Amino acid sequence: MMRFTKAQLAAYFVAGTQDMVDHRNLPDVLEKAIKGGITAFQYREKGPNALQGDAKRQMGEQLRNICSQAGIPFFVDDDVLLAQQLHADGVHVGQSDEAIARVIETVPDMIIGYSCHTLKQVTLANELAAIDYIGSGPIFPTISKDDADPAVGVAGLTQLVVQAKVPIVAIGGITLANLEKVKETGVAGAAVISLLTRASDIEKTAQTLKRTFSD
Ligand code: TZP
Ligand code: MG
Repeated sequence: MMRFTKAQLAAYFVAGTQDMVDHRNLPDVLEKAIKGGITAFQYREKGPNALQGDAKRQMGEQLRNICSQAGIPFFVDDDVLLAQQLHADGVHVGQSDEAIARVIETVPDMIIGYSCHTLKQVTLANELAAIDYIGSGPIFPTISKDDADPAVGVAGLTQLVVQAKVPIVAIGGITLANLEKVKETGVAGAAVISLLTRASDIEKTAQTLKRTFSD
């Protein structure tokens, strides 16, 4: 297991097999993103086309091993049991996922990320000492989450960053065109799905992402 550092949030790649386009495969996309310098990976298998059961676990194992070899933290979204089975470095939990207090109790040694998109949610999260980072979004409209909340925008994100005790990673609709604006809010990094899964040059795009948040 790995210790949490804020630098791990700089270029945070989130994906599941449902995000693959053009016959790409997730292990290969992850390898390319790692070559470009991503600082964390979250396995987020979600939605109608998501893998289930053994297939999900086997895919998770492969991705977990790739992250171990690369020395970057491997997170599982939402599925604490899978995170335990895969010896993940961390879990990411949403407001409507398994109650955060229960997750903290179940995996006290893991890095814990928590989604908060309102000031009230951040204020409540500030009371939970076990939370390592907050994921906030969507910052902009996104094509990658069907049940996404309304976009919080850069002004909204800046307020959340000021309020939060822990580092925030921004998510949702982040592109090369708005990356600088996201950085100006004071977040520790950007979490992206389609920016990398749909990039024509995954490695180069990951490099840009990393460079933006590494100084
Ligand atoms: N949570 C809020 S927005 C989002 C998630 C998982 C999807 C982000 O995907 P993209 O393609 O980077 O907008
Ligand atoms: Mg979730």
